[in-house]
Amino acid sequence: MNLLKRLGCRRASVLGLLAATVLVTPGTATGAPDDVRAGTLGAQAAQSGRYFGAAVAAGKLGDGTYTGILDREFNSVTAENEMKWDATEPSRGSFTFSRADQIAQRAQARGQRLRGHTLVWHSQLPGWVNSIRDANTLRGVMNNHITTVMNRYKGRIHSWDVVNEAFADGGSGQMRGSVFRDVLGTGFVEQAFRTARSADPAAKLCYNDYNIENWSDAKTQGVYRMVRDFKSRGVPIDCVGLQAHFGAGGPPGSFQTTLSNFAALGVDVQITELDIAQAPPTAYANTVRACMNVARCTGITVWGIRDSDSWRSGENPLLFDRSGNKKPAYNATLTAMGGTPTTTPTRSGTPAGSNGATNAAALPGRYAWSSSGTLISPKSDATHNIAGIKDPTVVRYNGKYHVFASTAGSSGYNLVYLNFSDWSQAGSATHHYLDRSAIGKGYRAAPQVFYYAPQRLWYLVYQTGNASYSTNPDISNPNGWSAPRHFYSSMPDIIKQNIGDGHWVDMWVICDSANCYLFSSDDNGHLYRSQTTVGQFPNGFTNTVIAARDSKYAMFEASNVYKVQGSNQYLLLVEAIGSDGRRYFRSWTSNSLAGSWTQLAASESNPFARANNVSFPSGSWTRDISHGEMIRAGHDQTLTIPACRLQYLYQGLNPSAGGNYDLLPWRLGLLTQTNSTC
Ligand code: 9MR
Repeated sequence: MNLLKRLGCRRASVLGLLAATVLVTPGTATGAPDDVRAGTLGAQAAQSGRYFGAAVAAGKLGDGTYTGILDREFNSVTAENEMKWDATEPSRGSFTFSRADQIAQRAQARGQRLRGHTLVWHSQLPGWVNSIRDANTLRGVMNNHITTVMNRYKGRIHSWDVVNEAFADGGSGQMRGSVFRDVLGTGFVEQAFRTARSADPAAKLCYNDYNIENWSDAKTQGVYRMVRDFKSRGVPIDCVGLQAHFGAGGPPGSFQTTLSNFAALGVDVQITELDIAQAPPTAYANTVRACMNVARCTGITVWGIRDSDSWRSGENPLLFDRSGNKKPAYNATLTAMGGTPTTTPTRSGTPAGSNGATNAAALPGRYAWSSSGTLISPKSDATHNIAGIKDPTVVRYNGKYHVFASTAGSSGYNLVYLNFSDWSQAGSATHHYLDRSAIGKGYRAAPQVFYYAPQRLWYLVYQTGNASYSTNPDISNPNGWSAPRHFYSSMPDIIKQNIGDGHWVDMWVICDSANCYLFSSDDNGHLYRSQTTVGQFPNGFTNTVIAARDSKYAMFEASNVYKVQGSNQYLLLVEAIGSDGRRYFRSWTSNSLAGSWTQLAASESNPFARANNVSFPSGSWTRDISHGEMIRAGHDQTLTIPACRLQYLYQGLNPSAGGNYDLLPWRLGLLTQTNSTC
């Protein structure tokens, strides 16, 4: 967004494009679409802020059918065996990570998240550990193993199974015998979690087990008591993994109760190793539905991809058959998450070439969209007289859309927050004015929100004249934002040298696994980029360069940069002003955030989004497709978007409105891609 009022100039007169002031009656919310219905497991799970993962074997990564399905369907990956103790520390102090790295690097390159499995387990444990009899030695060995493996993947694993299967089957409700329990006592679990927290404070620490799905089972109760005790004493634990290796009957009737009861202790729950004998569709649907019904059930992992990949392959327990075709359980699973199974051929996942999976997910070069009517309009109150709501940023998290936007009016710019569960409710959501939080009054505009997973903190990035941010542990608490801090001590020299009569606007942060980048625009044809490391963020932004340049109106402002899910592509959008004076978006791609950008759909006749490729079934309420944001596949700092059926929340305005730019009646609407081929 630009800020012309401060500078006393008027966009209308500068461009001679906007007519004299007209009183505008905003359109009402008509034709609001439903929530996105995705066609793949990962994309659909992401609609509710969850992940859908698979256990992956390094030895199968050369199989194109296997990786084709993996990259198309899953947005989280667990190494099936490669991160276990026998694989990572086969002899004392000698660590081997090559196969685990293979899985981790591949997943990261494709924007898939990683689950860590597992640090302390009595099985797949090398003989040298099993034969230790001295408690100090074993404690040292265990702590060193946890620390070394976690350090290797620090900041890259969303959840770690710190201790696996420590409880006994049967009616005792006690821990099973193992070298850890026998030599260290049952306190080894607590010790392991404390060590794990110090090693990687950003990872969720999970206790993982099987046969703890039925609430009344003694084993479930034993684990529940342990977690309750940990929470009451402040022992660090963040989640319980329920493996969910089910017989053909599927989950027990109490499964959802078990998930809720664990969650009520203040931990997340995850279904970590799902497979069901014979894969009855109803059994899968019941399992998935139980997770969807529990807010703190944050994700589901199936234990393998095709039946032939399963540890219990004789029982055909997975979602894809031996040839990689979707089984009925697949459709049941997708539907249970609210997705729509496609009717495309069931034979799936065979890539065209060695990089076929990447190409399959890559973005198309032409776009067509359908727009909603106006979904969100300003809501003035006694102390806020608001003319326009602008520059939206949005994440889907915990079953809700969370939208932050600029408010513009005669008293200047500030920020507003609202949330709602689906677009049909956007218009009736309460507007929370963030000038009442520590963000404070004064010029704050063009927000961008994301969850910075390494710090477990939400960030709101915005412009104040500098590039600024606030943080909040809880996105849904409008009063939880911290006071503004600046990313830079002052405007970087390269911007001073190139900004001309433009304005420094629209700061945007995106991170890959190593670095975070801060992009900004200057209303003068330049896109700037600074960088820092993931570890240093939000400090240390330096090396500011011109990442892209064009003429002033061809590369104006409101740039967005995203990671495309399931590919190694990044997408850059920049708002331009067309020959008709109307706002529209051009697009570029790159395979690196610090790389150069190649045009994708970047002209007026083939735009990313412009009035000429948008249909308005509920009325053409705007000719401008201006500053906004894509609906993401997740909510973290990687800003990952789906490759299919894109949606873009944008600002538009009544075409006959004009006058002072800062008082224009901007409203928010949603574009949905109509020419997606996947
Ligand atoms: O799927 C894994 C299989 O390839 C291994 O041979 C087996 C060895 O114990 O472990 C399997 O995975 C197990 C997981 O790590 C923990 N929960 C039970 C899983 C199935 O046995």
